[in-house]
Amino acid sequence: SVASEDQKFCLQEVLDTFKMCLSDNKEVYTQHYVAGWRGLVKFLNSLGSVFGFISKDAVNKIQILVNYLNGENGSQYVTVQSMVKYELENELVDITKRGSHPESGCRTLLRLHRALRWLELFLERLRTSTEDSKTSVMCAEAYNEALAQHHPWMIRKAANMAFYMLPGRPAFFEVMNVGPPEQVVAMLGEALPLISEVYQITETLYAQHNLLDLP
Ligand code: 1Q0
Repeated sequence: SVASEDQKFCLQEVLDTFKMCLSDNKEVYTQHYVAGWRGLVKFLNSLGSVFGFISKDAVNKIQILVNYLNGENGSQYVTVQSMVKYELENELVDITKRGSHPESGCRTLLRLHRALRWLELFLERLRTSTEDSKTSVMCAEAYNEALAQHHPWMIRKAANMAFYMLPGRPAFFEVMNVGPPEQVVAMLGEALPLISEVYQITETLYAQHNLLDLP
């Protein structure tokens, strides 16, 4: 299963999977998108069990998408573009309220997509931070900008409490397993445009099909 995989995190790996996400004609490969999240979950797990409720939800959503990929209609799920087309044409998406398709690929990926915006904002803050910057503050700011409006009060509360448990910037950079801080900053500079492009392409696709508010 997703959860039992090797727990060691390496930022380079995550960067590589996000690099592989885009096809030549700028479609997003579901498999690599999901693999990118898997890598991030590894990182989250290495930060401690207070983040368990977050990684559990992420793993759950990753697994839903992996099940579609490995299922009988797996070929329809190869890219996010083909998934959207397939699920919409076959009425496999609950559009306005939860109904018979509470775990559609479209709504599941939308949750990760929103979290990708959080990641982008957080990493950008990390990249431009100074030695005495607080990871908890950067994380909370990114969360409040990108995700909080999509979460009920209880989740917001729990998330903001968990952020206080984040290690400081030096320890945080260490867990990334990249090298000295300058190297981390350089790698973030390399990763961010890729993450941002994947985000923008997905955002445009979802906007075109009016899928940005799926229940
Ligand atoms: C480093 C600290 C990590 C903080 C993660 C920020 C996101 C907080 C999200 C809180 C989610 C709470 C659990 C449940 C939420 C669901 O209700 C919600 C909506 O789904 P649904 O089915 O109820 O409609 N789910 C989500 O919004 C999905 C959240 C996925 C979050 C995935 C986070 C994965 C881990 C990321 C660690 C990244 C570390 C960054 C540094 C690494 C350098 C590349």
